Amino acid sequence: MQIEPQAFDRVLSSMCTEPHPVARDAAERFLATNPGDPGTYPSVSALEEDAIAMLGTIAGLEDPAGYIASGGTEANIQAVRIARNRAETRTPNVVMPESAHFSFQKAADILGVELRIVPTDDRHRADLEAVRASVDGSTALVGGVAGTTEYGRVDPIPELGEIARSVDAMLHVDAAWGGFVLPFTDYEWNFEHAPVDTMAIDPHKMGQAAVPAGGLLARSGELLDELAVDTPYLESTSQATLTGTRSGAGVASAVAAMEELWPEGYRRQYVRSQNNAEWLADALEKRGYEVVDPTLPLVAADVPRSTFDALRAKGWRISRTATGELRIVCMPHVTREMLASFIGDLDRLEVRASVPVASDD
Ligand code: 0PR
Repeated sequence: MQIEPQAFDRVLSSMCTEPHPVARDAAERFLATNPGDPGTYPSVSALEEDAIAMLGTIAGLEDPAGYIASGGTEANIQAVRIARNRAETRTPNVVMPESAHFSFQKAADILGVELRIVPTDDRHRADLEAVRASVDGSTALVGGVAGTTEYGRVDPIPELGEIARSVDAMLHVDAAWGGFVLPFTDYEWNFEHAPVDTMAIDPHKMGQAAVPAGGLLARSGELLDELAVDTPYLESTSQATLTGTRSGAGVASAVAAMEELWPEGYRRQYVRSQNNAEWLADALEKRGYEVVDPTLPLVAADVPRSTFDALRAKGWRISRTATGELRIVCMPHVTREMLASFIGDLDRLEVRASVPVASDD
């Protein structure tokens, strides 16, 4: 095999990052273990309990239930599945803001629930009036995002909780990306702040674990039991996960990263990433672009398509929001030097673009 993995020095839009060295080491040591079979692989299974306990600490939940999933997609699907299984109606619906990750579309399709997408307000947060107008007696789940994929915004989680409770629905928070930075902010997003039932919170994003390591947390074991199926061939008696064989490397790396970094290492990382995002937002604004204020370490800016394409052609791994803005995620591997080099390329492009075209006469 000749191909090397992607270098990170031009990756500006991914929500994955270089794993912390201790996470990389732990992943390698646990490569051949399967937490899906705790009877055979008890040590990685014990590590998974540690991982869930630590995720609970990060998300303000003392006695959490949950497991290390393949990512935010699986955690979101499973949360919808819990809600659907608990619903008393045969035609349950799920209410989410339009900022919700596309994994909820997959969940709705697989699980046969109706997905009601409501608009966001001018700050890209769930519009509470629209949520109120969309819920009814058949609503099984109200969802909010704590750190949206496109703009890094945090929905008003306590208010969404009140709406969910008013119709006896569950409250799910998608903190897949935001969960490892929000503890260092003033946002109300976690199990202590609101009647959150389930949460997606991914060590393989801002948590600096190896891929795959997503997290599903549930307020009680009873909620997780909604997912349990009997496992007649295994020593354990039931399984709540969506996949069977799972990554022991992901589990071990998540524990190693969290033991190393919670809380001080993550706090320092948040401050560094947030400062970088603000520096970048400022640099783009000074150049006349319209920038969406980075309330978390994620910057979106109205950069023309041709400039975007030229930057991609220079090797920058950047992506666009649904409405076409340039989107840059200030992950741990994104340094100030990288951003300065990116802005340097942008300036060179703009200079060229503003050189008047020579006329014929
Ligand atoms: N919830 C939120 C808020 C997310 O941003 C994402 C991923 C998910 C759930 C799904 O998580 P998994 O991808 O772990 O299942 N959002 C990223 C995105 O769609 C995923 C991604 C990650 C894309 C790395 C590219 C990439 O290089 O932009």
